[in-house]
Amino acid sequence: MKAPEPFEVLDIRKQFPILSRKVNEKNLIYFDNAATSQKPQCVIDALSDYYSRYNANIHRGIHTLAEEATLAYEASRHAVQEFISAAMVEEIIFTRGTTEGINLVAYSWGRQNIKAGDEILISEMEHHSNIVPWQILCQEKNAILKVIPVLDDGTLSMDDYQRLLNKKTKLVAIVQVSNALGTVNPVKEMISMAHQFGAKVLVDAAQSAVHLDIDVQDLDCDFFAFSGHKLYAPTGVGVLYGKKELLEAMPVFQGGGEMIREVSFELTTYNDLPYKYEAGTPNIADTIALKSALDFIKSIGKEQIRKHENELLDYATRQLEDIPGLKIIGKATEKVSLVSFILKNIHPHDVGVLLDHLGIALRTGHHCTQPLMKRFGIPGTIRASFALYNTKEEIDILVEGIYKSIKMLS
Ligand code: 7TS
Repeated sequence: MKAPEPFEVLDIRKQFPILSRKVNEKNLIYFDNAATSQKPQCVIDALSDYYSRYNANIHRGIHTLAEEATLAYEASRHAVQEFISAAMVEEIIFTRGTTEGINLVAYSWGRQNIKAGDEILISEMEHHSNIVPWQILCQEKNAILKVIPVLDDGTLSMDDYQRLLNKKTKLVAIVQVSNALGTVNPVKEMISMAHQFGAKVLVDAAQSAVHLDIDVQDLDCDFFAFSGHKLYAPTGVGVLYGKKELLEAMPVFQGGGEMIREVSFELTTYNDLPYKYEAGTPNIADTIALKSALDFIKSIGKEQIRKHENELLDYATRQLEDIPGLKIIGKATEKVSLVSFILKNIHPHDVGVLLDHLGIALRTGHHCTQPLMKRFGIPGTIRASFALYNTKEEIDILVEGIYKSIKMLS
């Protein structure tokens, strides 16, 4: 078998126009990939091509533009099905992003299936969008929200998970990769444990879909939600996967065009999957461009990307650990390419401002995981998250910047 081509980061960088811009007269160093990734030219071209050549509403017109747009939109659904190894294309619902996917399940499945006294299990490392929808549901239904604790190294306490699972557990909603710690959770094992109690499992894959190989059938998850914009696609498009029998049994989410079969004032009947959950004109352009992003990832190969990103993670971790007064938050052995850290007696925000002067974009703060920050007794962290276009040279500049920040701020 032919050996895979070596990963040429400079060739990759050329495909991302934004990476050649200057910020504060310095070359941009983009380390905020966990918030949103930058977009390759092929994704930008897909948007411009759609609007320049075949902009039309889908599934309704019989004219050529409408047919072309419909075909491209549905081709994207097939690309997603392949990307996550779903059994059927009907199981792929397009959403606005992870947040909307989770809310769809909370409003539709949740309102039908959660009753007073039922338990919903989440973890202490969830993003707010995998906390608040369940809190709202629990308040409405008098159900109980339970939380799996996080250990000091940033992993989940699996003993507590086992202890918390019981016959009242109706749903486990768990993040596959923590956006604040980088921890990869053992979701396959967790799903199997939950199923033994008859609970359904929703996986928040906002951070994992871009890094890990995804096979929803192998995971056996019931729902799986992610956003396009964190995997080189545009903002405003995301995916909710659900097992067909669940999606079929669930009540509709939003009412409107497209999701109906027939409407009369007396009775409305609903469309088949996946359209049942896609009311109104969807985000056609961004959904079409999502396929270009998935093709881009496929053309390089997730394994190659992971190898490069893991090298960056190891390199950054080693260098950062050597800095006096720096503490890494999240030291799980299974991590994606993300380092969260704090500096002794220095507020993360002040470091973020100084690093921006050096052209370095990264995230400081609570990362929409306030309960997790509280658990670690900190206001927030400085988070550098790496993508396939980042380099070791950029990490060197970050490390220099941190030394400078310490000098100026302490
Ligand atoms: N879940 C996780 C684990 C996330 O990291 C995010 C976004 C979401 C859900 C919500 O995704 P959305 O696309 O619907 O907004 N995380 C981040 C972040 O870490 N910095 O900015 C957004």
